[in-house]
Amino acid sequence: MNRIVTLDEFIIRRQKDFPFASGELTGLLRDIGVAAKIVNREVNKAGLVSILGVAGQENPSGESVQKLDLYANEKLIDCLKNSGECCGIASEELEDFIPIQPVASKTSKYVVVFDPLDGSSNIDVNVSVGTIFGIYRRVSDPESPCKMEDFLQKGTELVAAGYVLYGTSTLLVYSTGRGVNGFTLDPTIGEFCLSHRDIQIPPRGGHYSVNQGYYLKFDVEMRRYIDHCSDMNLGLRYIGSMVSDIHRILLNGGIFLYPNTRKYPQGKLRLVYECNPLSFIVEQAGGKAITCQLERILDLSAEHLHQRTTIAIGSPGMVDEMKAFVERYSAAPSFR
Ligand code: AHM
Ligand code: MG
Repeated sequence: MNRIVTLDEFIIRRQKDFPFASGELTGLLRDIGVAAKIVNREVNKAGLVSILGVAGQENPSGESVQKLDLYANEKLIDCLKNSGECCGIASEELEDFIPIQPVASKTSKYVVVFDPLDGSSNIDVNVSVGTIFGIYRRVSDPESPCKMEDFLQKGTELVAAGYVLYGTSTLLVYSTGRGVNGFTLDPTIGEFCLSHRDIQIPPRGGHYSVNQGYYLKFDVEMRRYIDHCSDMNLGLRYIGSMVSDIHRILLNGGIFLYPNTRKYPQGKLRLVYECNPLSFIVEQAGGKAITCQLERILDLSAEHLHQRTTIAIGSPGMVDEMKAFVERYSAAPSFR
């Protein structure tokens, strides 16, 4: 039997790869691992609403029941705040970022961005959801509270990113810029155990993932590319929960698209909280991530925290092919 490597052990071992590491990043990743376990416990109880109470009301014990995305938000903030390993947090659930006071006068050089529970509309029907996170080294003066510029860095500046998938099993996948590793939660021992070492995305896959219900609202070049996927007999897989869709593509290959629509002219997904961290992971695994206007996601400048973007992400061969379609059809106005 292979020896079990826990997330904590793996993170500590990896810290030794960085000669000047102070342990802060290690501590942050561990905090996120702890928060993930707490959120996982609650997500697993989501089906018991008739027993435990409905969000927004009181449960039979007289406690108020929180919506799970707000619960996840609170737990992540608590875990990150208490250790003092980061100096600021920005969450998709909050309008603005929160500066964190130093704990025991330790000054921290990292800020964390996260989407606490992405795809939360799926919870009520027992479909997988996920937490997405990214970690940046602050660029503002370390002696003063963190500033907006610390959070609006390009994705190329991420020092670490990852996601937690609350699915048939719970998985934490992360990268510190040296490959991607995945850990499955063993509920019997309460530990994330290394289960997916050095994940490499296949160059192509047999599936494409897009909300095809919006087909008529996509630009012509995107419609032509989707037609091509169908002509090539690719299967369509769309969960509507980005972490789950991306996770499948990371392991099996494929492409995920969220183009601009009339309702979302800039795209729906958030650059800071969703697209940058997932693009960092996918690129680290050998994949690609670009906008439907063909800019690399990680090179985009963020103007504000909740900025949206279009995205095409996944196997490198498929993203290149999508790019070729956009170039061909946007250069030919007569096809419109
Ligand atoms: P959320 O942050 O409000 O949960 O929205 C993000 C989710 C993604 O997980 C998913 O890919 C997408 O929204 C689905 O959107 P749509 O229902 O428009 O296809
Ligand atoms: Mg989200």
